[in-house]
Amino acid sequence: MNIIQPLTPALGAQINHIDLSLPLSNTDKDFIEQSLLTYKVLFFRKQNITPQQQIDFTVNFGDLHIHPIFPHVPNHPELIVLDTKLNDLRDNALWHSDVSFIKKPPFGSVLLARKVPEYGGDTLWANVEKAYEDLSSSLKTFLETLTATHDFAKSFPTSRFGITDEDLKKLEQTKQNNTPITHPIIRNIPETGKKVLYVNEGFTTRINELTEKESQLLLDYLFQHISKPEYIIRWHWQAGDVAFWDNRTTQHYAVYDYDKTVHRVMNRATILK
Ligand SMILES: O=C(O)CCC(=O)C(=O)O
Ligand SMILES: [Fe+2]
Repeated sequence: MNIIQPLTPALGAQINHIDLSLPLSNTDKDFIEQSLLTYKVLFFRKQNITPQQQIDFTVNFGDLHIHPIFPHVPNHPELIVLDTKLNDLRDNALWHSDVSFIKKPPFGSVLLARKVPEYGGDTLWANVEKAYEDLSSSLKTFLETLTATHDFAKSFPTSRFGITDEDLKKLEQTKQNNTPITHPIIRNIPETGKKVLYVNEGFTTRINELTEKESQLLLDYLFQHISKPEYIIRWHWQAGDVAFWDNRTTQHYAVYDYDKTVHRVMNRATILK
């Protein structure tokens, strides 16, 4: 078996020779970093790792983010739990880049599937470097002049996340700590010298330099463009699969096509770098 298998022409590769439960050698760390720049999302199968092992693997790549809203694994605040019995996972069924509402958005995320449906509940990733490259040079030049607002509240509405008094208090506090923020629409990736389209349906509310209507139309076009099948990989999960994605050069979408009674559990560690 090859140590790395590319999965689509657009992005994604499966890594076969690394056991994430063991300390990572410098060679394997470099290999993962280089592969992530090339393939943007990496998959590792049959990784029956503990929460501590997931954290130990992920900190090799940077400090971990503590999510202000999502529940976490007991005693491990760095590990978000996405559990159909605890969260409304409809909220992840839209294209987004994790936590783009902070000043320096996360570099990447490491997601472990603990419990998955027999079918359904796939996750999609899109290559936003390729999406950028395919735009006309005139539109690229125009987009370079624009910035966009990213707002935490867009994906965490009070109607879903502020139902109990306790949740509402936490949500209001988080909103105060995370007021809307501006990022350039075209983002540079220093390690590769490449550019990416950096607006996402999950958090981007507005193109600042345009009228409301112009902003809405252009954002709609860009959101639609990013989601072209040619830019996408779709992963069907098995329990023990790990996906490690570059959160700058990809966006993802968790397909919500399963019954409400299905139990699906994922744990995510998010890297600030
Ligand atoms: O549940 C999934 O497949 C992905 C959810 C998600 O958006 C994330 O972990 O960042
Ligand atoms: Fe996400």
